[in-house]
Amino acid sequence: VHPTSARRPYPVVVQSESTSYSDEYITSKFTNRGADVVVNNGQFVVTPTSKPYEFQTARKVAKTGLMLIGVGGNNGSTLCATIIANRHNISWHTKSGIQQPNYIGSLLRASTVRLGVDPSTGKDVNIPISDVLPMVHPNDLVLGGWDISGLPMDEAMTRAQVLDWDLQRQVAPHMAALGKPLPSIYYPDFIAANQEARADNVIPGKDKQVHLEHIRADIRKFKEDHGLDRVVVFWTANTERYSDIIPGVNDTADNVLAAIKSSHSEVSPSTLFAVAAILEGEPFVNGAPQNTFVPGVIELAEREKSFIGGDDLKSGQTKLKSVFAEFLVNAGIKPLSIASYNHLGNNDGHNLSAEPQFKSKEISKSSVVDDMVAANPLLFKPADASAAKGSKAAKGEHPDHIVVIKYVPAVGDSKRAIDEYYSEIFCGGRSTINIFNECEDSLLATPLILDLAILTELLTRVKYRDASGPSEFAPLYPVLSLLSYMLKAPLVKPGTDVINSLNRQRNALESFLKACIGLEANGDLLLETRIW
Ligand code: NAI
Ligand code: DG6
Repeated sequence: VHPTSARRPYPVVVQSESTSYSDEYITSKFTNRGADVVVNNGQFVVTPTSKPYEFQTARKVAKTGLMLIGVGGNNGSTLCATIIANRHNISWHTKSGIQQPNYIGSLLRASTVRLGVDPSTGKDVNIPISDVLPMVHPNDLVLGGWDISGLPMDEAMTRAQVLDWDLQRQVAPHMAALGKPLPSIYYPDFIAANQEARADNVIPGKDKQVHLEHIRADIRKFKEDHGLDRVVVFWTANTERYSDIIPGVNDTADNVLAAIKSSHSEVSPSTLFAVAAILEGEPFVNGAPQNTFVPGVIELAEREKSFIGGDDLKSGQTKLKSVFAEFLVNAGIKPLSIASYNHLGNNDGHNLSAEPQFKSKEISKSSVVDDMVAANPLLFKPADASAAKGSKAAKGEHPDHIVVIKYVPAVGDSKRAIDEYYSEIFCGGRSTINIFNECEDSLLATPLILDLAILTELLTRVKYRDASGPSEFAPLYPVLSLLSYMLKAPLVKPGTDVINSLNRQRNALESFLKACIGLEANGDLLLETRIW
């Protein structure tokens, strides 16, 4: 069995007055620095701000279960099979040689953070992000979940057609041991009609309260059966259509709970799963684009102090867009249009070939450049509050942005995406940049699911307190916006800005992890290299 680094001693020790260690906790002092800006007669009046906080991170990594909704799908089966391959160090033959299992594509397991400088050489010291704080190793996750398709997990992996045959052959007995997914909630109205033939493993009846109780009992049983401290519940099932937001139905926590009791038609399966997890005090992450987190669910999470995160895995085309669009705008180049096209042939593509499900994906893929555009009024005219409602001027200037997805069964899981960035450059010039991108969708998505689950577990162990006075340590705010790096349409604390820039998202995460061990956020000033 492959050793897991979760069992290694904690590899970083910070020697500072700001950081202290006990058997139970790492405690750090942190000053949150910012600036208040007031515009006064066209002048920006800036007042630097600073506020002291303390972070306290429980050192004991929870024994964590990952319950996937849609476990029998391409992402679900690929995740289980690749964890098994890593756990048992199974290598396999491909046409180009022997392939070892790994976690490439995982921010936590395959990327590093700059810790500081070795004084003897003056060179940077970089360590794996997963070494900054104690985190679950993916090999240690206990796997389970639900699917409306009752195919046993080994056969689900075969159906997905993602992994090499020689790997499938070797992990098949381990996958078979995972058995059949738990029966799930199926309301045909929420996913494409073309999925109906798959739905042979469904919880009977139409009573949504009974369905909620059923899922809650599943979570409790999984936790008990495996002796778990924590279960992350993760939606990687088919994309649902958007739920209508109806006052009195899903706008408040109490209304959502009442709507479930009365089996209201606008309560989606994903919302029921989210509510079940919240009521069980277990975190819920939405890896698909639909609006699972209707306002009432967010309020419920706040009330129950239960963690939620979402929406929609940012795996390929959109991830690149969240870098490329920012690069253009920050370089002072003005994107006039972004045209994004992709085709794929897996079951996700089949489901998305129906208009209402495509719509959900279109929304999450489209919002990704908004904040970068809004941050540069030199290139894009800001929204004009005095302009006619609904007019272009009232909305503010924005590049034309279209998203097209087509289902082409022959290419299976190997998605092909083309993006055209058409921009205005110096003195009326034009630049056209085309990007073509091809890869197995589920092999991009799986490491993101792992990162989301592992970070979520970590964030449940971090507490903070306002150190400007006497106050108790409290959990973080329930909407885990620190997960944004892996998500296309990040859910954030209501009333706060959504950050889509991948670089800013990574910087926030890295800075937060460093703050938890008493280190300053990333500074690329490197003053010592600029002065005598
Ligand atoms: P998939 O179609 O292979 O798997 C989805 C699974 O969910 C299927 O096995 C299906 O039977 C099951 N399912 C549907 N409704 C269910 C319900 N109510 N309860 C339990 N199971 C249910 O799709 P894939 O490729 O695994 O993607 C999963 C989700 O992740 C999709 O919503 C997709 O849009 C999203 N996503 C995928 C990305 C990728 O790169 N693969 C990236 C971003 C998001
Ligand atoms: C078609 O776009 C299928 C989708 O599920 C995507 O593969 C998925 O949302 C990933 O999107 P992106 O834009 O990050 O590659």
